[in-house]
Amino acid sequence: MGLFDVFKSLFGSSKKKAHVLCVGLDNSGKSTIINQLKSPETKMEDVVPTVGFTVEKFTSPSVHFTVFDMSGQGRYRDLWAHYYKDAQGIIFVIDSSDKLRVVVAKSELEELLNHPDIKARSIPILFFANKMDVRDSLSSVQCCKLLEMESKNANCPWHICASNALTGEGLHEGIEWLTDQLKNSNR
Ligand code: G3D
Repeated sequence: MGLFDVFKSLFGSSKKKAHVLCVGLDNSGKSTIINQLKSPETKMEDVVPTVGFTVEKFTSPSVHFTVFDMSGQGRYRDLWAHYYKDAQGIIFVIDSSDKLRVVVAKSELEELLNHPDIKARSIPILFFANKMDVRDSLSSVQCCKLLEMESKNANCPWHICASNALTGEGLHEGIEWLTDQLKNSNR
């Protein structure tokens, strides 16, 4: 089953769609991952640039994706939070080859987990420790440690996969996990 078909199986033939946010720092590989999920039926709905902040939206038969950079600039935080309410799942992309910025990603993750619209709900979070092909990149276990997910007692189910968005390696496992979580929470 291809990546796209995994999501397609989500709600069968019903018109229901899941809302998934794909977030992470700029350059982590979000667009490349989303491109791997695209099918011929997937169309870009809109790109909404505001000053310094861009939101991309894609729709596939089963999933609405909203993608944006958590650039570490707090002034846009209220704008991101606007999308939290509708989210049923989150894909959090980490550039595992950029060790210094994993710390920035960690603080953005903390902001996200502490937001009332996330904290009060049990939304599944899928982490991609992306760019696993880059020499000396962090393993998913190392990323997990740096993010301190184990000690966060997050209210939400979460899972981390190492990925190479260029080849698609690792994406299937993650998307299968997320789809299972979304099925369980929506049916
Ligand atoms: P973003 O949407 O999070 O900002 P992009 O990130 O998807 O635009 O990716 C940023 C750069 O990283 C791109 O390179 C892209 O090809 C590269 N990239 C994405 N995923 C991987 C990966 O798994 N491995 C490697 N080696 N590179 C990856 P360019 O050169 O176009 O800026």
